[in-house]
Amino acid sequence: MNAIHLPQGATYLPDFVTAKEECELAAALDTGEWSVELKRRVQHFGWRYDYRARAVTADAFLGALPDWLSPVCARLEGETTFGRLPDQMIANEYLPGQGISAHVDCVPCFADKVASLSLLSACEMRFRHRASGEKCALLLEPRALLILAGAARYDWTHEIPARMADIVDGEKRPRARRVSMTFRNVLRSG
Ligand SMILES: O=C(O)CCC(=O)C(=O)O
Repeated sequence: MNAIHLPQGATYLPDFVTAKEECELAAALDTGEWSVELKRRVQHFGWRYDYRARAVTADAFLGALPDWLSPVCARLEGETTFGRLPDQMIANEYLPGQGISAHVDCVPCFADKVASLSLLSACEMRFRHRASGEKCALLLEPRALLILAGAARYDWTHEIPARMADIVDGEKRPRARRVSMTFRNVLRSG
């Protein structure tokens, strides 16, 4: 596996945060309460997303994003094509062997740009074009940011295969604990 090309509308920014920021962000998350409602642990900020209803309802507002996210949010707004301050973030924790199934982020729930920051460990993300079945893959390195917009946001599914290791340039790369922070803007609240 390696990146051959990215879906149109996807932007990959290596080293979006420093190693120090990576540790601080992961530590800040670990002071919070991880939810075990899914196979992987999650934390929701800003707005709670209802996985069963695939909705963000009016009563799901949790409050403004915490101050410790402000530097990353400001950088998303000012230095990337995300171009605005997010109002929602979901943190996902993946232990080796865990992943996320193929999906398109809820279209009526979230605006047209989604940005995921990878922390602590790498993993493969796979993309599949919904109409043609075309596939491609990308290694998400720790500290990198992936922005999905346009076709990458709406016409391709993305997934992280649930496995213990990835093959990178022919070499087996075991996974460690990975945490991602996915930033979005909520479209509807009821
Ligand atoms: O962990 C990631 O990088 C992606 C997370 C994701 O696809 C999601 O939360 O919908």
